Amino acid sequence: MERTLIILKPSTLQRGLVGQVIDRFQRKGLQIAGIKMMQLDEKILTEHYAHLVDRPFFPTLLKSMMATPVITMCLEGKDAVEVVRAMTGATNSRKAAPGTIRGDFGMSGQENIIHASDSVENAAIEVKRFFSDNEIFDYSLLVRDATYGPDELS
Ligand code: IDP
Ligand code: MG
Repeated sequence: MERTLIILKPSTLQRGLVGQVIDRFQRKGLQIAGIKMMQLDEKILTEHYAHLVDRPFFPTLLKSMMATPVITMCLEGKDAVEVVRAMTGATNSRKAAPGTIRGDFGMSGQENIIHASDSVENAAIEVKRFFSDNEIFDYSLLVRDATYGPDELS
């Protein structure tokens, strides 16, 4: 099954939305392969947001992502990267569709609740960036056969 990397951003902890966001992923049928709390620093964020280092908002983004610890998650499921990106919604929360996490919980472009990997290739890199091998768990939920049809379990 495919895996993807989620970060619950500092503003999500500040606003008390952690439980509601995680609840959405579980209700959807995504399996938690890894979850932990960590304090991000400039080094890991500069790597993670390398595509944004030259943007004028980068210093503000860094500060925002280091304001408190974050919660990182590795979620697993069929087409997990695409499914989670669809659940996340557009980058700017004000433009994100109602029903998406950003659309339902946010009003900001920067403080947009979660990070979610944007491709299968980046997901693999990002899971490795934030988790060591022994923090990712291989197990099978009992509801697996009720969550998927047999042809979707390969
Ligand atoms: P994504 O999180 O939807 O994949 P990216 O373009 O990868 O969007 O940007 C990473 C993060 O940088 C966003 O989630 C948001 O927090 C922040 N960001 C992106 N564009 C802006 C902007 O124009 N102003 C302020 N922050 C931004
Ligand atoms: Mg991105």
